[in-house]
Amino acid sequence: MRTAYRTCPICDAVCGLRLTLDEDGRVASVRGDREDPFGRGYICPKGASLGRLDEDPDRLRNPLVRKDGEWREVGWKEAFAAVDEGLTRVVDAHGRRATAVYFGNPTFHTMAGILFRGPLAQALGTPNVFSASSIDQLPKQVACGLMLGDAMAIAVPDLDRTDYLLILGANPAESHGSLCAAPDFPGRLRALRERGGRLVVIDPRRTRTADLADEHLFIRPGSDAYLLLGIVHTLFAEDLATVDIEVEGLDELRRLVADFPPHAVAPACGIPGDVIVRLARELAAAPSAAVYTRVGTCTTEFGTVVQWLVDAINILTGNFDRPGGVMFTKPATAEPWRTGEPFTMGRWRSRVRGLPEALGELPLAALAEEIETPGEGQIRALVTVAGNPVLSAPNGARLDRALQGLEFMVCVDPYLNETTRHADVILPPPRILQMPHYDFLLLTVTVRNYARFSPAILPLEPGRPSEGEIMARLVQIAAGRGPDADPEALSEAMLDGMLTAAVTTPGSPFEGRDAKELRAELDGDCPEERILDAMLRLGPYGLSLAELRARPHGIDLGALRPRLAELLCIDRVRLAPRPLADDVVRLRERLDAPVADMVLIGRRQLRSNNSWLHNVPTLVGGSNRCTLQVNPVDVARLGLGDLARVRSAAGEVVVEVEPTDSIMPGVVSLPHGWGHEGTGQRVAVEHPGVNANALTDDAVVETVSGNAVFNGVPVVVEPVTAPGGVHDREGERERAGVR
Ligand SMILES: Nc1nc2c(c(=O)[nH]1)N[C@H]1C(S)=C(S)[C@@H](COP(=O)(O)OP(=O)(O)OC[C@H]3O[C@@H](n4cnc5c(=O)[nH]c(N)nc54)[C@H](O)[C@@H]3O)O[C@H]1N2
Ligand SMILES: Nc1nc2c(c(=O)[nH]1)N[C@H]1C(S)=C(S)[C@@H](COP(=O)(O)OP(=O)(O)OC[C@H]3O[C@@H](n4cnc5c(=O)[nH]c(N)nc54)[C@H](O)[C@@H]3O)O[C@H]1N2
Ligand code: SF4
Ligand SMILES: [Mo]
Repeated sequence: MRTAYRTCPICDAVCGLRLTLDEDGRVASVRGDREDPFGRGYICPKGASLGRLDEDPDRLRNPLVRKDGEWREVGWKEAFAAVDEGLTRVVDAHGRRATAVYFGNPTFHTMAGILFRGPLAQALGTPNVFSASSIDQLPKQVACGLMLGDAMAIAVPDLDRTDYLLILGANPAESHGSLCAAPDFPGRLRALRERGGRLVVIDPRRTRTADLADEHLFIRPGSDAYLLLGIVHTLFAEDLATVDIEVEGLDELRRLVADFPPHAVAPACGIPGDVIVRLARELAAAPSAAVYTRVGTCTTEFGTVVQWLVDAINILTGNFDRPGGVMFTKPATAEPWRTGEPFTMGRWRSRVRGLPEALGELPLAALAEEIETPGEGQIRALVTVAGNPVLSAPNGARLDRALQGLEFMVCVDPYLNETTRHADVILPPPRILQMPHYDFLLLTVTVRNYARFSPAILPLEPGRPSEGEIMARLVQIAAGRGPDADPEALSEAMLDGMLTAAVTTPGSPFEGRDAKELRAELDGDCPEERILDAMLRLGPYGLSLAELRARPHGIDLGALRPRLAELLCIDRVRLAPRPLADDVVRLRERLDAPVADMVLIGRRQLRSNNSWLHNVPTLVGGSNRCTLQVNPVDVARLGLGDLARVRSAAGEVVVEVEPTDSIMPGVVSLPHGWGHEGTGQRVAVEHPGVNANALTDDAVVETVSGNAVFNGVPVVVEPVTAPGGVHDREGERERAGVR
């Protein structure tokens, strides 16, 4: 038996784990690493199943190539040759604009994904770059871009010091947090109350997070902007605003909210006017306070406005960039993405619908139509990395059909799943324990400054490429240099670019040094590790890979400190940026508009992580099932039995009903990541559930950013009557995944 330490790579909480392995490299146990100064031994059921996930017999060991509908396992050389042939064929016939790439969520959790994402998009030379950002946090980044000039300047709630936390549209007791990395989020929320602080949760469901709170309020899905406008209105009306940073647009903001007094917005959001006033007063009066919101509001029609108003409230209550309020993490690595160039968006638009580019990407809601619509620039080849958009994108069912029309598709993914089954070639990354791990991105949103590196625990089999090598080879192929071009030449060029810039940058720790000499000093067993070493050395704490290796439990770099001045790349914080102010006009027009009888929202489940953990027997079944939560009042009103048919503008599903008064009347909730079929995941297909994104609509997007809308989707919910009697009913049950 041996012990190994590593950061859990599954969700955003960056928990430190302690693994024991037997002599065959099998994981015997996974515990929380008590010596981790940040995680302090916390672990959830997913982390505890890391061994089973890593050893999943359905994980692909070798590349797969599909010919005439048949899958064949091939060697790596043949697989890369097939990718080169397929991509080159499309580029030669239709040009680079006919290619597209989609980066899924785990791209942002692996070292290789983060480092080679930009080079791959660039090498493809296409405007058609998509990622999970535009089905997730894009509105937050656009709001930060418009307010601060930097779409990566994301303030996190100072969880361990705040006196008052208002959470809307997030359920960190089950999701463990997002754009706010904190192991044991539930414990930190309990600690907040134990030290006399107050926790308020606003959610159409009484969630586990709500159960930890002093107060929970139901809100009508998609109406948070109204609530927040009411709060801002009160802060101005009662003279409670205390802005202590340099801002512009204060008067314009005051003017914008004038039409939204609490009593006027109350009917739209379902929260009484006097409660809105009280929330504003409490936020202003608390010694320190933070408002935090995530997926629940990002994925609504006015998601960017909500993100903006949340930070506007943090600013107006004097809680921005201040202990106990919301603050900016100072990561251990250099931040090469901080170019100082103020954020702009809409530098290009999607061909069919004209949706705007943001952060170098187009909204994923446009992918299906870009594949389906003929004409110059039609997408005919797709590369996906660590994504399952058939289950995660709005109107995934349409995308499922669209993918069948591609001329070539290659996926970097460990599974044959609902998306990768449409590929011509699947390139599986190594096992989790064969990869080194450093959270380049998540460590920029931790609630304490912190760094932790995990070396690979198990070696790669001879001839087996790392995920970095797979990505680098794809870059070389995409750039037209062929399948045999040296993958390391790419990482060397990346290092050279970084070091050459550093030696000439005034104030850089490498200023005036020799780039070649520095390169020779870099440490690391693979290119990703060498790049990490360079970024650590260039970082603000002067750390190195060797130091991180020597401290496998991670390094606490202290509580967050104010750093807004460092990050701001415009003169002053903008309180009323243009496109957002325009949206307020639209919100006013809609204030009294009729609302749908029933709307759909999503939810996350403790033992799922989006679509890809359902093949681990310990994580699926029992309480982890795909059910439609319906308030008992609606169950009775609609005459629902154990199954319901849910219809939307995009499609319909038949699903098991879970009556619960934890969801507000008029709202139903369905988790995403289900709807398993036709895959190589033998456990998952035994627990299929239904695809929530067969109901969400790609035609409706968030107004400013083009982000997907998953919450507040109008639906019709009906009892399933069995026209053909018992037999048909059994068929419906089976299709609904009810056993
Ligand atoms: N266990 C588990 N953990 C995960 C994941 C997972 O799938 N499972 N996924 C990971 C990922 S990719 C992410 S991005 C994070 C997300 O982490 P969170 O943002 O915490 O996501 P959710 O748990 O979906 O919480 C969203 C909440 O918003 C509520 N909601 C829906 N519509 C509205 C609305 O209009 N207004 C308001 N105020 N609330 C609304 C929902 O009821 C839900 O409780 O979680 C990560 N962690
Ligand atoms: N209705 C609805 N839809 C949603 C959401 C919602 O709340 N409601 N949430 C959205 C959010 S926040 C997100 S982030 C997206 C997620 O959207 P996606 O990223 O498209 O979906 P995932 O299910 O996370 O798929 C991850 C894929 O990565 C693969 N994978 C796992 N580890 C690795 C690895 O190390 N390397 C590689 N190459 N591949 C790996 C898995 O096998 C899986 O195929 O879903 C979105 N979709
Ligand atoms: S909370 Fe997230 S990071 Fe922590 S053990 Fe669970 S899955 Fe892993
Ligand atoms: Mo996400």
